[in-house]
Amino acid sequence: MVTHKKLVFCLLFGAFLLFLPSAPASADSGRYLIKSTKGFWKNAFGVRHVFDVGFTSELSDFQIRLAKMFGVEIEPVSVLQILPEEAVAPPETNTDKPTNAESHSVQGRGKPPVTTRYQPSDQTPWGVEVIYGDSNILTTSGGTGVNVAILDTGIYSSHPDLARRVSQCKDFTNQRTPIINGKCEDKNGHGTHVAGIVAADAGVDGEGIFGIAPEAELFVYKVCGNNGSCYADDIAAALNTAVSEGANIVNMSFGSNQQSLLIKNAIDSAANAGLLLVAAAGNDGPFEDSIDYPAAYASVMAIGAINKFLDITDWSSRGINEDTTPNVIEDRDIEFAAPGEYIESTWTNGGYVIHSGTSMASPFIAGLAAKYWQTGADEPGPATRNFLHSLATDLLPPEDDNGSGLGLPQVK
Ligand SMILES: [Ca+2]
Ligand SMILES: [Ca+2]
Ligand SMILES: [Ca+2]
Ligand SMILES: [Ca+2]
Repeated sequence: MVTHKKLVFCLLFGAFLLFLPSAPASADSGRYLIKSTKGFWKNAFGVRHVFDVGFTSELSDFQIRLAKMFGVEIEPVSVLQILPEEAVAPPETNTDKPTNAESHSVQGRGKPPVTTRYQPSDQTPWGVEVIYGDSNILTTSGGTGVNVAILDTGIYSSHPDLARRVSQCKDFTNQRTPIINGKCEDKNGHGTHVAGIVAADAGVDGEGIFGIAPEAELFVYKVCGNNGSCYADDIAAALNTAVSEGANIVNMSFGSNQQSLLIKNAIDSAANAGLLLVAAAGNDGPFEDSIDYPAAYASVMAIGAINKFLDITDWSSRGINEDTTPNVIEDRDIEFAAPGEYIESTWTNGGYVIHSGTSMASPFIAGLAAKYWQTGADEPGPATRNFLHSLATDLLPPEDDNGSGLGLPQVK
């Protein structure tokens, strides 16, 4: 019987694969997309994430040769990078410690150590002032009931300005377990900084820093490792999870020059599901068409970085707006510019640091989208995007340009 023979072959072959000595890793071993939906290959290789086009797995050199021998199409999973351009030493006032907290930090028996309460140099830093169009602003507001997924390096969820904002926490970066619920610890700092720009709420004591939409709920999805590298399949899985969990907005402060089929498919389904996608344009300027993916997709809002003088920074990636239809967002266009140089925000020690990059510009727009989320509209995502367009003030050079697109959207 053919089926019986087939079964015996599969069992023997499966056992053969199981007992193979693990070969030393070479340049070729690593994470691959296996373009097959067959259970046999899933069992033989192990599954990290399943997608419509196939599944991903860590493959040894032997497994790669095996796939090729049997004509199974495989391709390496691409890796993206977080996009900070520059970090600056913490401001002087950042290290001011309340003396009473310090005096209690002696390790008394049975007493938990008292954590230092750091204070920002400005509770409403320059970027917040610019977005709110008010240099004297003392607090911010908005974002109630809006879910913002932050796909990044995780978060320091004990930060007093963020602790009440985290409503979901998932780790997609663990080598052995594809998704770990309730774990999203940030050992890099980038994700904590980005999250603070979106939704820092100054803490229960009101002494901390303010983000743009301090009432928004954060879905913290750790897709980038502590070294800042982010596998495309983990990003795609997080995007799919954002859709199924009911996220409204997704911030992606990472990028790559290369496209990824897995990310493209996940972006398309998230956009079709009505989510509003926001991404850092990249830090490869000032050259035309230096914009990164996924920001380069028309369905993703690409955000460039301006400095305090509202000039686009040299390093902010440029789009091709001046060669495409003005005021219509197409592939490889910049959509907006937002503050991205010397941005003070939350850090992994419970304090604050200053970072620069389009990584910092993107969350200003994600936060503004949360503040103005068009709950009542038939399609809130596209309606919010249109509303943000209506809030934009043109920046120089005049009209829709390669650096700042439609300009700077501000609270009105
Ligand atoms: Ca201020
Ligand atoms: Ca875009
Ligand atoms: Ca255009
Ligand atoms: Ca302009």
